[in-house]
Amino acid sequence: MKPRVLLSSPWYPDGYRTQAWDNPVTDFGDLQFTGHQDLFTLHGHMHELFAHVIAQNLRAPTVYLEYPRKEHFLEEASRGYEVVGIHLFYNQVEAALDMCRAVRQRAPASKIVLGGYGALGIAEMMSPDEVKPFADHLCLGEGITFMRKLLGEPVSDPLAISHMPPGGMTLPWHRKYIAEDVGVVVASLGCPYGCDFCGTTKMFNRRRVVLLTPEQLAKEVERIYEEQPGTQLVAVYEEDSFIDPEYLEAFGEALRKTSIGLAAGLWVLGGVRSIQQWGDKRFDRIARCGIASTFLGVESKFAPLEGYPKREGNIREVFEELHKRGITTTGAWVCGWDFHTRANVEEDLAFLLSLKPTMHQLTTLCPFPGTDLFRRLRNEGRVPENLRWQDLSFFGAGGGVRYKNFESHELFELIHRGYRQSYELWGPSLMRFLEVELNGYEWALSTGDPVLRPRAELHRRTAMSLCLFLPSAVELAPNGFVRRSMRELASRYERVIGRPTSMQQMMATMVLQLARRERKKRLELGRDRYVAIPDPRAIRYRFAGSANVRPGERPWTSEHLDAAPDYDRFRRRHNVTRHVTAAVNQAARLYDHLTRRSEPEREVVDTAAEVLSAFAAPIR
Ligand code: B12
Ligand code: SF4
Repeated sequence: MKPRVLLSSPWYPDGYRTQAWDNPVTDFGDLQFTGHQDLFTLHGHMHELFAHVIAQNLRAPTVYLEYPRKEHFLEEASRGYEVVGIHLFYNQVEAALDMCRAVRQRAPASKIVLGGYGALGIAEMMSPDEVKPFADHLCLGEGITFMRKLLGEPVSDPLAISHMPPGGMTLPWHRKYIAEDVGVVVASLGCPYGCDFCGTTKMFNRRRVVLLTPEQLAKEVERIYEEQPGTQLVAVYEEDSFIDPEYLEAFGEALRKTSIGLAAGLWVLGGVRSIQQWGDKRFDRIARCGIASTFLGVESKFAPLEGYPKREGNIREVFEELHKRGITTTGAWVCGWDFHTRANVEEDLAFLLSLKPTMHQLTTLCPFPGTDLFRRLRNEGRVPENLRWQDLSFFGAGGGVRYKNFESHELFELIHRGYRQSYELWGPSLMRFLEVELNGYEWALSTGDPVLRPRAELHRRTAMSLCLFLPSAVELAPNGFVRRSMRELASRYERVIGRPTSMQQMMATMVLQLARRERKKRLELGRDRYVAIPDPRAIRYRFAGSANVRPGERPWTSEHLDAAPDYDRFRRRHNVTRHVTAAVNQAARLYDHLTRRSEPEREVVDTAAEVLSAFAAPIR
């Protein structure tokens, strides 16, 4: 059947590389979470999910272009779709409007829909008459229902949220391309807290729109681990996974009954106040739901006093107790609030760093059009006539909106300094992960609870693969203080997990050689960052339409639209290695079975095989 709908992200690279870091905005490792960690800065990639959520729930067959280059989009749009839907963030408004002009020219009969946070911005800044020449509709809210109504499909059809393409992170000098080892699922949208700076709460009218039942979510996590070899974590996207304890506990219970159980590790976003409602034993209960890592909005030390109830509660306790249970954290901090002065902003940053977040996101306050914050600033005359869309991002200059007590360049400098200080104080995030994994291993065993044994095992295995970077961290950490703490971490590893096996030692030595080579290269080139990050590739997905997909089947096929011989070579090599390691693993297990070896021997062979298979996520 001929596809009727074309969905697309903005054409690349317009609006994707405008930030202070000059990295793709899609690189959440360098840009957001582990910036300025020298050799240990991770680089990340996640796919755009809006179209996966929408298209698998439409009866109409759909084509989705992810990160198309201009020529890809023009060619596809010229085919004349009934509906063309474009997703955009604020920083991509200009690119998206250019795309609309091109569609109007080449396929005048197509109806154009704009959706995502950029559409919220457009609704705020342009009158309906100004929007009409570009788009027929703005989707401000949940997109499945919107598209079903637009296409005349029943809105009551069942929902499926499955088979999202995975993402991942990498150290590029260790593995140039990103393996797909982080599974992804979307459980809900929106948030009821109503913080004045937040687009999400505005977009979904202060509601949490639940897309999956706890049981469906557990099944999807199980499917990911079964079907996507090498999965290390599953990211569950929703604004605050702790907000409804009943939902998360029902999920935890369902997960524990699946074949993967608590050997699954989940990355979730969450809020401090929401954790408080979990009452006594709250941190234990959260760990028993399979949570392995969480993104927490710290916002500011002063946030609870400044009208942000989401931050009420003892935040230091939250970080400490989560870390104790093996749950790693990403602390998100914002500067440039009206209540920030040059004096207290330093105190605020020091507070954030003192929490020792495993990773962090340090950003400027960005008044996104459509939010209450933006409206207040506009009333105060602080929004310029010509809002600079491309600067509207966490790391942009706020579109030219004036900060009360700062110039925007001062805030940039503060953010850069904050990332550096964090590295100089605590060392690489990778090693902070290792420390928390060791905590988790000890904690899970110390409870004596058999349900937590698979979780202890998960911590052990993760610690074993992270341990390969320890010698590099010991040698190349930023200063003597951190190097000493890395040595202490190495001793602790031996105490808790045991001496690294010969296989681990060999691999760690290889990693160290690579790190030394990269360090030398950077010294010669006089740069302190890895700059040659490959751009995200252009992909065309085809969704057959919900009626043509059997339950459990992957609802899409995909193809890359650009040639990348270097990538293909790397992928082939990587995937061959992956199969070889899987075979070694199986052979080791068979050998183990046939020879009935003693415990310590078995441990050595299994350990080696597991360490190898940690590199086993496929690259498509
Ligand atoms: C995953 C994620 C990322 C990933 C992937 C981003 C991507 N391009 O998809 C990465 C890490 C790369 C990322 C980067 C950024 N992100 Co981000 N990200 C998220 C996160 C955690 C989940 C988003 C998600 O996929 N949700 C699930 C999907 C299905 O929801 P959705 O996109 O909203 O789509 C639904 C509707 O909005 C609607 N819809 C959306 N698009 C369209 C299009 C059409 C045609 C239709 C009909 C409907 C429709 O239908 C969908 C189903 O209902 C959210 C926070 C959160 N928990 O939601 C922040 C969030 C979306 N990110 C945010 C920001 C600011 C950014 C950056 C600009 C940060 C920066 N660098 O400055 C960049 C921009 C990246 C870019 N331009 O591509 C903000 C947006 C805030 C705002 N007010 O604008 C959020 C809300 C975080 C926050 N609370 O501040 N992000
Ligand atoms: S708690 Fe987070 S997601 Fe919810 S409104 Fe506040 S900032 Fe937005």
